[in-house]
Amino acid sequence: MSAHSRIVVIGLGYIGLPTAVVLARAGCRVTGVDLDQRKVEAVNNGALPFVEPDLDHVLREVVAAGALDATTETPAGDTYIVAVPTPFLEDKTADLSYVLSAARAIAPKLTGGELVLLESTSPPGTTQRMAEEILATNPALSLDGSDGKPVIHVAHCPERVLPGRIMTELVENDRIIGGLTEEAARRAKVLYERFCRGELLLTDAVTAEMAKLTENAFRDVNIAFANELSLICDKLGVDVWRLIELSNHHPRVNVLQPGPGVGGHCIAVDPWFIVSAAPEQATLIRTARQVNDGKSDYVVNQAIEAVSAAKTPVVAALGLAFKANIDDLRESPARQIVRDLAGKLPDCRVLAVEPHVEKLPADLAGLSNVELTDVVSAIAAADVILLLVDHDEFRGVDRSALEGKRVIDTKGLWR
Ligand code: SAJ
Repeated sequence: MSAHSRIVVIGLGYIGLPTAVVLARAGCRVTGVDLDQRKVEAVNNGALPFVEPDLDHVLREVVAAGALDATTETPAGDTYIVAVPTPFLEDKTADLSYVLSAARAIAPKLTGGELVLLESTSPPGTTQRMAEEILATNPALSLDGSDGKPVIHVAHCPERVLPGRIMTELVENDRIIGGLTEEAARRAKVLYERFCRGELLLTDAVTAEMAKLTENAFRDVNIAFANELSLICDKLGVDVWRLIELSNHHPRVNVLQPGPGVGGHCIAVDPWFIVSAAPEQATLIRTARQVNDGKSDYVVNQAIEAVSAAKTPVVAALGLAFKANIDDLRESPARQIVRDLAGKLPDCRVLAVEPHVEKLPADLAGLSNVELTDVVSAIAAADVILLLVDHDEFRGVDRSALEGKRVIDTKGLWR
């Protein structure tokens, strides 16, 4: 019997479920826990509750083999992996309520010797905070045994996989493991060695928390640079795409691509966790967030200005997803631009086109002047064409259909 024969994964989302599946495939006995009864039933039936390539057949296999099951109640185990959401609140600080409630659910099950891992992207200090919540709920335990109490081992191992490539990146990517103690990090490494072929890099918990946030903040700052250039170029009448193409011929320059803003539940969120941890120091990181969010407002104003001459304006908004060729509309700048535009111009019809969804999300469906349609009819009916996402479906649009219309191409797809 292996040292990690009973693993409990808390949170069966985009990270928890693939991790549970991969561990089960590696020979571990895994139980997944989620508050959502429908998700639990889906997993127990071997059915994938969301879209992710290559995950469905492995899930079916491990459930059929009895290696993975799911429940709504946290069971006893010798290893716990916490992979719950850490969204941000109105004031841009992290909502740790899911992490802390997982800690309170785990605590009564612990008797000493267990490993508790936090995988959720978290502000610095969260792993320590989670451990304190466990110890407050179950004071019989300790983190270092100095008081003679049984020891639990707590570490942070942030996920870094790209949605759409999770099954590959979960196995191939290098991973950072930050222990509250060296022993915790060492034990966590033994677990990840079960399925991870990438390098396993050990450090302390706060450095591991900051490493994950740094990766996404780095990307955000670099995209902000590109977005700021796009504003400068609009003012100067320069083609920003050509400018970037030319500059990137320099051997040490790699400017990223501008767009309608930055979306997704990671890059648009994580930098704020650094800002709230060190508000006075994180001036560049904060400004980058503001530049990227400001780019979406700029696009809304461009569209308002473009329709100002029309009596009964019609705008075709191409794309609602947060990036190309996916169906994920969370934290999407395109969706926000459509919502803001329709809200500010109640007399304007906004024809939204999103080939990856069958119906509008609730916030847009509630607006009487927004409808979901196909790309050809949207372009035919519109005065202004607002390209918001560089989906492959939009690449091949018949250019002659755009003639005589005002085109705002935020991704440089049709240049
Ligand atoms: N974007 C641009 N210009 C670019 C590149 C991206 O405007 O040149 C925009 C995209 O359109 C999108 C946003 O940025 O709106 C984010 O897209 P992305 O593909 O860069 O990243 P995500 O959010 O899908 O995944 C990121 C990844 N992090 C890094 O690349 C540093 C992934 O590895 C992380 O695991 C993931 O965040 C996460 O979960 O944190």
